[in-house]
Amino acid sequence: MTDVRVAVLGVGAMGADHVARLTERVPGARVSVVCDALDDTAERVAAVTPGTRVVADPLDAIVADDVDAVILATPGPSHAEQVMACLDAGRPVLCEKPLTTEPASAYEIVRREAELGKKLVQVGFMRRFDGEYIALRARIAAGEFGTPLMVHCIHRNVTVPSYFDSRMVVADSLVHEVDATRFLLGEEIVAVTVNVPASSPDGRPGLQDPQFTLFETSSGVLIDAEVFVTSGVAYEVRAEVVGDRGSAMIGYGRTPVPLDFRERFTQAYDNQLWHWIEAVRTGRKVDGPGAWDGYAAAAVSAAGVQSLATGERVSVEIRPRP
Ligand code: ISE
Repeated sequence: MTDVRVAVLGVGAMGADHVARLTERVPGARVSVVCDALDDTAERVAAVTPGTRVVADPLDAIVADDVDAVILATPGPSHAEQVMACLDAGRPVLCEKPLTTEPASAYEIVRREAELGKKLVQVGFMRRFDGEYIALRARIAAGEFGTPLMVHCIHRNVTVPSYFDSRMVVADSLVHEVDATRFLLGEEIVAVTVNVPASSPDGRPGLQDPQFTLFETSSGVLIDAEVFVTSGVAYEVRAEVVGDRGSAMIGYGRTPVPLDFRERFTQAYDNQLWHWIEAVRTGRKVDGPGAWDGYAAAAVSAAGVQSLATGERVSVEIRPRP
């Protein structure tokens, strides 16, 4: 079987990481095309990646003859068009979160993929490939804690780029807690209330941080999620599940203390890519988090953004699964 030729679109921080990982650590794949809104960035990455060429237009890259699969690490607002182009071209796509920035276009992707009858979309919810999350999910499913009643989530970053605003705390950071709890519990989130404590004294204008959110699931599990993206201390991602017969925590006591998500989730990112490339290479079903998970997360994020603006509890609108 030949190597999977991958186009990586958006090779700033996260995309460059995917290029390096594919080149150095993932067997059975190579980067054939890179693309970035900034020409210099694309040229710089191509210069250190053997066998790679630069294509200026992402839509040209998706349909190029030397591309079998696509990784999207472009800004969220361009995902809807680019994922659709991948579906139209029949290219498997690993799309960094968010799948799209609002639920309507995410649902269109779900619908189009269902129409094609083949799973082509995987969303970059890498925590599903992290050993601690996988083990906790298995323990919950085995009934070790009885019926799950509550989940406590913590998500702290040292800092975030200057363009990060209050909405992004929900759509880019909290969204991981949305997917992680859906993964752990296997049920949908039906309502969201975003509460805002006093802002940190060093707070930036336009960035309401921290945020403290309450999710309710379809069976009545309550989940609190603290997201504090400018904590200034460390990258701390933790969870505790509490059931009627026990509880368990993950993410504590990691040494060295990770300072950023690429450090904390290195193994998960590796596993995610190995697994995806293997599925594409062998023609096996792509079975990581898919378009439906991206849609459900977008629906919860939209409710969260609305709750952030109004302070009210907002019900999540989920359309029927095609
Ligand atoms: C970032 O975009 C990520 O995806 C990280 O995993 C997350 O921890 C961080 O808060 C986001 O800004």
